[in-house]
Amino acid sequence: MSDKKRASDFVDEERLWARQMYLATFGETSKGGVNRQALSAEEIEARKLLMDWSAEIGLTAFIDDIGNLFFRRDGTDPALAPVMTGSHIDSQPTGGKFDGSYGVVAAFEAIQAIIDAGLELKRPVEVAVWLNEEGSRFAPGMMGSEAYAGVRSLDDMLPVTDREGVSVKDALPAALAATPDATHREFGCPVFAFLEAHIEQGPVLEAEEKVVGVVTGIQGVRRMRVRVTGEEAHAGTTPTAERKDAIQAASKIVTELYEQINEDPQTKFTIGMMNITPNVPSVISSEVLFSIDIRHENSEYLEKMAVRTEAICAEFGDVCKVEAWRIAESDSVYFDDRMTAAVEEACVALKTPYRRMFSAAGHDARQLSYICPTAMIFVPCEKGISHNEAENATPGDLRDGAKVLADVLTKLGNDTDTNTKEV
Ligand code: HGY
Ligand code: MN
Ligand code: MN
Repeated sequence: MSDKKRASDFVDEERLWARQMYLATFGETSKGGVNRQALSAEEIEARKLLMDWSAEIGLTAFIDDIGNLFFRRDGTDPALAPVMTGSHIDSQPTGGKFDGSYGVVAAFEAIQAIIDAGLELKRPVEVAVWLNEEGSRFAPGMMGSEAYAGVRSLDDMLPVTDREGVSVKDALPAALAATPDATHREFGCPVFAFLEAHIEQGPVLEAEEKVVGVVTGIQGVRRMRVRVTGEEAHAGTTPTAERKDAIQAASKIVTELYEQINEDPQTKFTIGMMNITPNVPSVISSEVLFSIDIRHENSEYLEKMAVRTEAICAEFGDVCKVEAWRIAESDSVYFDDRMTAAVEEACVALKTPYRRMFSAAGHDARQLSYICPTAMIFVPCEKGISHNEAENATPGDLRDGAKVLADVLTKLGNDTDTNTKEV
């Protein structure tokens, strides 16, 4: 082995795991998960913790207008665009300790290992913490990375409200004010390449006893809302023939959707949210509002399923009015071959068992792939469980993912090839 120090040799499993477990206390739930939704008090406290970690390691903090945080270690050539790595710290309401947060903790660990190895890189390296990836409170998610990549405007995001009617515009100032030592910077600062470490959120790596997934892309998604409008009336007196029962109509639509849209087992069709009005036993429902989340790797087929969804909503409303609209749509993306090759090479050099794989879950890396060469590093999670408080991972797997990350960041940090897509 060359006597050249590798950053991966300085990745510290205990330090990484300790940070991971401490971050998990911010919004921790009684069932061992986290509820740390975007712009919540818990997330704002966690943002301050990241500022402490950044100061400990000697990084410089930046923040943009949507509240994305960036923690930078300068390179020897300030003219070069940074290599970025990171993920999100917001969670689902019944989320797990690792979804998103691992990518942020691994990013800090990888940069600290590069520093501990005494490696000076030509490029700056930055930890990126993207705001509101999950979209559980303010939908649709991916707000931070989409604002950064210019996919969606801040003006479109600010009016979005949560279930209590609080808007992003209302909630954002507290988050922006919580990290006064972070220097403001504009959206879309140049980035040379982006890497995101994340738990797989599926069962493949564990089943195949692989430690790292070299992620080659992310499947497409269509996110929709459907509103079924009926008429409130007395449950005991209203003649059946005169009823406009929103639950009855919505039930027909939902049954039809689950039958027709799931024709191809590769399709992932989910109705995760359903609000009923007035939602009381003795009143015929006047409104059912529900979410639709459809995913598939084949973008043409995915679009066909979205169109068919809209047709089913129009056809099965019966006497109720039905409106169906899209709130987010992305086709499948495929990561840059040079980036996936760099991840693969690092796995080989470290003798880390790996496999190439496609991501069924959405990630901020999708948006970054629109503006720079991008790849992801998956590590296993227990039984593939995620978006669930039982989500779990092992210190060793998190360490091995961070080792691969540290060595790929080192390689990219010294890559002065400037004819890649730079923002
Ligand atoms: O929905 C997703 O795939 C991501 O975990 N928010
Ligand atoms: Mn995630
Ligand atoms: Mn998630």
